[in-house]
Amino acid sequence: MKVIQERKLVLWNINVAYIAFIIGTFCGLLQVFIRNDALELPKWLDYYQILTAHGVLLALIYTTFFIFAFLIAGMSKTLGSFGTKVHLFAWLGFIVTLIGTILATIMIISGKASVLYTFYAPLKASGWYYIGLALVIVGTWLSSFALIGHYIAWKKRNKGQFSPLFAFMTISTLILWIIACLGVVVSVLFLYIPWAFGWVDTINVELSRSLFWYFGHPLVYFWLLPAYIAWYVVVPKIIGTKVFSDALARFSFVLFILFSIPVGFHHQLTEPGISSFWKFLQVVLTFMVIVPSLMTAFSMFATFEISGRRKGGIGLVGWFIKLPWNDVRFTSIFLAMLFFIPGGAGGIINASFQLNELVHNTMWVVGHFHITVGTPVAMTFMGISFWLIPYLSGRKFTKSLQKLAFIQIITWSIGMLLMSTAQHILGLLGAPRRTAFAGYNSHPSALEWFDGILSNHVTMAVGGTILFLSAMLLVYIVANLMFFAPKANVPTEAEEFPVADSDTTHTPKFLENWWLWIGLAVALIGMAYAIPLSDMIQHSPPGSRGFIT
Ligand code: HAS
Ligand code: CU
Repeated sequence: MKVIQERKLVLWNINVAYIAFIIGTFCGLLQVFIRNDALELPKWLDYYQILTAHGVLLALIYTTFFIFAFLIAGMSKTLGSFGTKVHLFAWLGFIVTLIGTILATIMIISGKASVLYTFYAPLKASGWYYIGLALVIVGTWLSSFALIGHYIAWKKRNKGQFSPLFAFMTISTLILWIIACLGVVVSVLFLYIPWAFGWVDTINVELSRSLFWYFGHPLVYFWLLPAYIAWYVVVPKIIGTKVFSDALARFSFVLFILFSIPVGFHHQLTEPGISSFWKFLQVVLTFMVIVPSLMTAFSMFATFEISGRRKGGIGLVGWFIKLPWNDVRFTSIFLAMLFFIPGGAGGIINASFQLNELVHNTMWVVGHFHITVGTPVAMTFMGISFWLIPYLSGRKFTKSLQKLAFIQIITWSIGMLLMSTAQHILGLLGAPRRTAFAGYNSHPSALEWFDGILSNHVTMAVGGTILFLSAMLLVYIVANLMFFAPKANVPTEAEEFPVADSDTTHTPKFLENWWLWIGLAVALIGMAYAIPLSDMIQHSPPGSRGFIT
């Protein structure tokens, strides 16, 4: 095995990711029991504090560190080792992100930032919390610049050549991320920090929320795209075939750059202060951003069928049986994809203007994000961990660990199925999200609503408990792969970094014309946001003072 020079940096990223994962999943366990009225918290701890820790540590911190681990390892694998400057920048990025994370986590744990991961004004946290968040963003930018620098250097050495698919996708993801962060940077620097430190008395609530969602929606694709990289680039190799269509894969990522950002209003459809024309326009653009996911689904089915038929599968389903089901690196990601079918369908429901009235602010939305980021993304990251960590640590993914890995992904699936189904149904029946109070069982008129087998807070708690056990099993596997499993003298497939061949002979050159895509993205963003945001700045009602829970 070629030990990559960036090994230490990647392992550090993974370690931080899994520490966040441990604390975050524990907070999740507490939550389902509070919602179920089965648990009363000690005085110094409250529901919103735990909910904030759960959201921030899992959705923001686990994902971000894991994503950079994967991208750094993949860029080094496909473009070669980092130069000194790039390497230094990437370390700096990691350290700044880490400092921001620690600061924000301390503020949450000490009860000074119970504002949830969306930090909606007028809920107010300590100014240091916002500074922590700002540092996290700055850190990720430094890491992004490092990777972009590495890419530019490769391009200079390989004039006129297509970059490898992994690198192309990484750069798309980072462009999306950098443009998206502008919204949250502006709101944290110019709205939240002056307000939280008391330099100004009030905050423009609608503007702060809109800037958050300008960032918040593309944020979900910042989580999703690295998972898609694994689906497009890693999975075909594992199942013994090549990328189905290089041009399709690249084009789908380009579409994400264009349509991920000008759609944030689909989180604000019930809010006053934005006229329905702009909401409608952004809903239409939201339907555009569904297209690259449908292309991805198509591409995955094709990849599976080609591989299965090559292995001798015949007839309508014969190829399906031939897929390598006993390889947990594949099965984990397959299950992840399966969850994204209802996950994506739920997203389409959310985005459908009128239907949003029914589901907004209910447990339905909580169900939705647990079968998008909580499984398709998270389980893909688990599937990646199973080979990425051995690849870096030089340890064996032993047969017994592989068995445990199967138990882990299956329990995760069962737990998630129970919990998220309960959440979806409870939401349709009107159970609100973001609230500790869920004592509907005690209200006579609501009795039959929340007493179904699935439409029940108990089912949700059972699912949540299975998930927590599965999470601990994962931590056990990760710790073994990292520190304790026997060293692999001759690494097998299970310890390699799988990268599939991708044929670029039919890929049009303009796909790698980044300035074209950045220009179009900026134009679309201008169209969707310029007028409504300037309205919010000029005609907003008086700002709001802060509230602290
Ligand atoms: Fe969402 C709310 C709309 C995707 C995450 N979303 C959220 C929130 C989160 C989140 C965290 O329009 C809550 C935010 C908060 O705290 O308030 N979402 C969408 C739409 C999509 C979508 C249209 N969401 C995601 C992804 C997420 C994510 C991805 C995380 C990673 N979402 C919304 C809306 C809201 C929302 C509204 C606001 C709700 C409200 O009122 O508050 C689309 O991108 C979905 C497109 C996806 C598909 C699925 C394609 C399927 C694939 C799998 C193929 C399977 C295979 C397996 C190949 C069309 C690619 C083979 C299978 C065999 C059987 C052989
Ligand atoms: Cu969204």
